[in-house]
Amino acid sequence: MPRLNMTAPDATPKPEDSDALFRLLRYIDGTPAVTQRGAAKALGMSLGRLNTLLHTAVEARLITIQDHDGTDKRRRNSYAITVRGAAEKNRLIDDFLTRKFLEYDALHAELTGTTSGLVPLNNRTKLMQNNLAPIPELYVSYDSAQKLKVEAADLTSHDLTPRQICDLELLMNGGFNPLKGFMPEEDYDGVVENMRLADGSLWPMPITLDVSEEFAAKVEIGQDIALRDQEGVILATMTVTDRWEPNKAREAEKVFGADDDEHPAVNYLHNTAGQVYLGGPITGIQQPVHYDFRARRDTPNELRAYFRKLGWRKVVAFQTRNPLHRAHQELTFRAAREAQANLLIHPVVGLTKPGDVDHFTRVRCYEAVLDKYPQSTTTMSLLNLAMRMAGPREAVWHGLIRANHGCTHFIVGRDHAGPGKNSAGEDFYGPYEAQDLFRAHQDEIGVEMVDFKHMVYVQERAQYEPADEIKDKDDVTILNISGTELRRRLSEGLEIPEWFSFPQVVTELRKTKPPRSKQGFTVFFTGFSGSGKSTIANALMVKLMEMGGRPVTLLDGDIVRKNLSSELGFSKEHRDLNIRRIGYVASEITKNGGIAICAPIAPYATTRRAVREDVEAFGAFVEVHVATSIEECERRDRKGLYKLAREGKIKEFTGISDPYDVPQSPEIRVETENVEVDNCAHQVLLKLESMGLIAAE
Ligand code: PPS
Repeated sequence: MPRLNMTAPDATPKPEDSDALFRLLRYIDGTPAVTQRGAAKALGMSLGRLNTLLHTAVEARLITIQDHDGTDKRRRNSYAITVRGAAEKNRLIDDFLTRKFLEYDALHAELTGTTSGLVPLNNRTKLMQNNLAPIPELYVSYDSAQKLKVEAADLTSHDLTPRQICDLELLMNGGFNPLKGFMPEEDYDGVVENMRLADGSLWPMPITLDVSEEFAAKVEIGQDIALRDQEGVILATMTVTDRWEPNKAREAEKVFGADDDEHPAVNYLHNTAGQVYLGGPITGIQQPVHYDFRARRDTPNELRAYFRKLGWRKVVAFQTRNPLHRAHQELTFRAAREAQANLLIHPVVGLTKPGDVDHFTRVRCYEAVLDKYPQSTTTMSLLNLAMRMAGPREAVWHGLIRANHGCTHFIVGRDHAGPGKNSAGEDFYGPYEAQDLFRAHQDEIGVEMVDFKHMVYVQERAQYEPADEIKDKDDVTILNISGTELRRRLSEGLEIPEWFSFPQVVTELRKTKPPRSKQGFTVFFTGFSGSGKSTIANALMVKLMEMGGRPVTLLDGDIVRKNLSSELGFSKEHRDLNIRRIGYVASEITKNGGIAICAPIAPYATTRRAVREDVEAFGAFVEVHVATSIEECERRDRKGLYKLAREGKIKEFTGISDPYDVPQSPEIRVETENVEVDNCAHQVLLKLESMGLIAAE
């Protein structure tokens, strides 16, 4: 007689046998005084097949034969389910649903390119390890998305900033699980105060939708808004449940450790982010479009599926925003060995620290060194995260994001996600503060930390070692090249030794970062009206043109106001717009290898800083403060404007009735009183030479 093996857990019965058994158990469970004939009829099977099934089930003690003293023949062979049988029935339900779920998920992936985002109940996922089971996404089905796109045409639209697009992508694809949208006020408060969402779960970073006051005023609570990318493509809708004006100084202090604009995220908070936050759940319509490195980008569920497919139970993630050099390779090898895990190189390609190597160059560098890793245990995937450079809190956040991406371990090195120095010239965070905070929350994060100390090169042994593990420090030669030193060598075209990096990486870096004397740059004059900016700028332009090599463009205050900004006046808002336009043009010129000379008054420090950041993404920014005093400018009064300003005929005149923030640390300050124009221009030229921006051919 064929047997169903229902007790040995390893021998899985065929699905059709399991299904027949399940139907039998369910029938017996729900029907009093079951008879063979009645069961065969109800279950649509022959008496022979039923007999076999009954026999097996009795033998496995899933059902019992009812005891009858019996004169009634029809009731003699009746059956009842046992406790064991009821448990087996539930197990069969679980198995059935898991099977169906996997089939559905695979079908979904085949049809849409992404997994379904549905999560089977916990007890139904025992087939999969926790970090490998699918996690929830916020996307609706393809059909619903098409409908929503049409309906959303009537909704108020918010055009997302580049940072919000990064945040939204990770919200929608589960990278920020358990968040279901941009944070409502209660979650925001908890996160700012003690790194906890309102329900108590750990989350260290505010993920908020900042908007302007004008936009916020147009939105009612309960209203749906459309979230669009910068080309107007709808990515999601959000039901606005919360609207509030955040206390940004508190956010800066609590989240970033100091209300200091030298911190990139604090600077962003005060000078870029809108004044009002909106919160509410997101309905995902489509992922942001990326035209670059598509094959290298994976959602959390795609990575989980990949690890599942390869049978990678342990995965250690390496977060980076820098090109990989030999020290990083050694560190990742050691981490994988220590954790006995596979390695995921997981570089951030969203937004990193201003001034970092652009991600196109970095990805080419990563690709160049991937073959130095064993292919069977290492993979690389790009993460579209907008970093905040928040050190310890950022490390915890990175850990949670990596847990969502199916990783079990995470490398935290020295000064993880450090923002550099504060306005007093000190580090914002201690070098191992990130490791300490991570360690304290490791269990909740759900990934184990692999911590690393600073790696240095030991020449005698020709290998990298953690600095604090070198016992014979005094007898060996320890070599190290800091990030700053590397940038200096690249910008001056100096040698980068093989022990430090891979030749392919250096070649890629040199392609993007030729020596400074071949790069574009911007000279930005600032000073009062009549201080001599334009005259010196003109002289400098002629001197640079005489030298040749790069095209020179002069963006003088008056010229710009005639051409680029003819509709603008002198309110703070208009002056900012004027300077941002100059900055935009200068950054484009710099990017394309030219020299931009700007000479506006540019009275506000924050705007000058914003322009500096725009330009420094592509080349050097040389701020020249033409430090002629207001008294001297008024005495000269070349255009007769000061007289008019004193008479009140020109309003908001810089230095008279409008402020001027004196630059605190310009690259050079020139005095013009009793100094020839030619000499002033020459001082600037010497500065450019000392910065390596001009050099002999
Ligand atoms: S700003 O503040 O940077 O946008 O100004 P800028 O574009 O450099 O324009 C300054 C020139 O405009 C003339 N002008 C004024 N300057 C300052 N304040 C007020 N209210 C004002 N009204 C007109 C003035 O000629 C400035 O030229 P320069 O070359 O600086 O003397």
